[in-house]
Amino acid sequence: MTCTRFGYRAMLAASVLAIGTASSAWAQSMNDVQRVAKERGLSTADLLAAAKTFTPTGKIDEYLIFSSGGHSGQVFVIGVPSMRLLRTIAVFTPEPWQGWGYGVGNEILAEGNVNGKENLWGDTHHPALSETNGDYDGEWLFVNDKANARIAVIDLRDFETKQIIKNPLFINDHGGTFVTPNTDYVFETAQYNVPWGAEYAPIEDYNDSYRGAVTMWKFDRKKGRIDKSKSFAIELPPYWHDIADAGKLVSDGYFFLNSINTELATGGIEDKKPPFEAGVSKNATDYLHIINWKKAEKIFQAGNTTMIEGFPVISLETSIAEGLIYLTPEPRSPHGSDVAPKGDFIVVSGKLDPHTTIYSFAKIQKAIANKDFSGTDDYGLSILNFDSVMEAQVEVGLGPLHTQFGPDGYAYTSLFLDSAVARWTLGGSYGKGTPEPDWTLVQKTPVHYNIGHLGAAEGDTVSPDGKYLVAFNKWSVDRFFHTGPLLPQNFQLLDISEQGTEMPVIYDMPIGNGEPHYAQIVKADKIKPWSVYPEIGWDPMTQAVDPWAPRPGTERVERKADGTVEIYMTAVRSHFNPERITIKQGDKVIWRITNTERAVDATHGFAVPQYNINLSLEPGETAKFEFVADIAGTFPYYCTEFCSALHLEMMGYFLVEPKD
Ligand code: CUK
Ligand code: CUA
Repeated sequence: MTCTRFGYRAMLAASVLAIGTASSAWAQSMNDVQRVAKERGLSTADLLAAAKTFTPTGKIDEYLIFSSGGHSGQVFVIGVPSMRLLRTIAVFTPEPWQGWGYGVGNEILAEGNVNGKENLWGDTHHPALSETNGDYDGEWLFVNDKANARIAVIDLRDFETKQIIKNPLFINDHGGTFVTPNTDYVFETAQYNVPWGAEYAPIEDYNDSYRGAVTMWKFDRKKGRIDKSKSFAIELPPYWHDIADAGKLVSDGYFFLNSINTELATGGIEDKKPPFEAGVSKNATDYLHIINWKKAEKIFQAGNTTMIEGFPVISLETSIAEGLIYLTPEPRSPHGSDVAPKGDFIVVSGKLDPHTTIYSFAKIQKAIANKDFSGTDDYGLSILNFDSVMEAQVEVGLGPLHTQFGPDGYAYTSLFLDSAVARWTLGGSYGKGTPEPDWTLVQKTPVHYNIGHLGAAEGDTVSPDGKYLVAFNKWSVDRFFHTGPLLPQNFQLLDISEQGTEMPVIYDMPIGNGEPHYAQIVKADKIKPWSVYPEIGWDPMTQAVDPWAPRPGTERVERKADGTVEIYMTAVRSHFNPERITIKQGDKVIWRITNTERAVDATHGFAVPQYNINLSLEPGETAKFEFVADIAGTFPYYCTEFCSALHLEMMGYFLVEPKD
């Protein structure tokens, strides 16, 4: 990179020398660059940032960000380094462009009903790409809904949500989704605890009735679904459980979950009690939970569980007896628990402590073996002696949150209060990768503003790529045009390709449709999506050909003896077939449409007014939707995609004759 920069400066110098001579086309073009830069007030650093990020038409980005969408309930897919939004994946919230929840996807959204009640939004926080041997394999994506304790499964062959599963035990989650190194399990922990099943119990009964838990959702990769029948939960004390990470390589089989509110604060500002923000932050330390999930799996398989809300739970007593869970103190309002690439260290940051604290997995194992405890908590869990398991502490700055890793022994921590990204060096076996000494803060780059998570390219896997880091900033303040009082968030791209002291910000990307939290950055060539569905008549819900799919020559309207009307329709540029459908008010309609196109991007939409129907039919896709034609009238249906020159003509009439 250094060479590139000198090369660029040399180019600029050459162009300066060339002014007035116009001796070559190259010199002329560099003059143009200088003229435009001057007109637009761009510095050399700006030009360099532009050169690093500008992605000419037709060129594909090297990396993809899979970002949570916060309370938009969606997932965003963004290219790096161009920082172009490529796609929103509709998850918990209906989205008409993808036809999600307007005739198609409704059954999956309904799987996410909360105690029988429709909940058509979500608060996505932590997406997790599926992994093989601790590395992203590009096949599946999981994401949690913090608001209602739900998990979604997205198939990366078509970037569509295939499953939403509601946690039966709790109604709020935060520590999720995280996957084990081979995606055997996706885990999810409750944050704001409730009595089992979110049943009623007065807040005064918090200690006795409110429960914490982590759910280990078994993922069936072949079926592409979470298998509830092979999933289980582990009861935890009713602390507020926060972020977690799965162990890998040497620590495979464990996960590391931090917590806040070991004070068991229950708020009550209205009664002059300490508000949550004070009550939850009173203790100098909370607890890192060290959980042996492979052992838990054996206990579950042996049937040593209690059924709660119809779901198997390993009780706290069993966990204590079996040595499943150990605690160790973690300093001041911990947030972020990140396992280093070799699985040997766990990095935790306390929001109110300027240090990151690094725990050694080897020391943790030794302390467990030696019963090196400093006591037990009120629930009987053993607390490993902090000094025995702590490897190092690095003073990084104010408000440290989350940590990611580079390939060379650097770690990167987001600093919420400082609004900065800190680069620091790992020690131990990483020690020779960087020019700086072990466990040292190297540099801080200011970001704008209030960074939450950060993501480095493959920075939470066993083989981080370095190169790019994105600061997922919560505020944008003065970075963009003010779109009224509600401003976008700001993703800032940092170039981390050079060792040492420089990590320049090279791009700002406004996020104007949600407030992302975590995101993962994956090498784009690991994702192998279909460009069109494999065959005509493909049902994306089963990822197989639907034998009922309408095909060219089979289009028809069938009236069944029970009064049901079945419509078999095809869509191809630029017509639907049939184009006129007349039925009777009150008829039950089962409507199937196949897009018979094989050309890339030849998507057809299908909208019916009044009936709240809008589909997106991608090439080869077949869809089925049902409704009762309870409103008489004349309804022109049409294709919502501008699919051809005669796209306005791609329509038909749906006529519902009044009953009498
Ligand atoms: S949390 Cu939002 S910045 Cu939900 Cu992962 Cu830390
Ligand atoms: Cu098909 Cu417009």
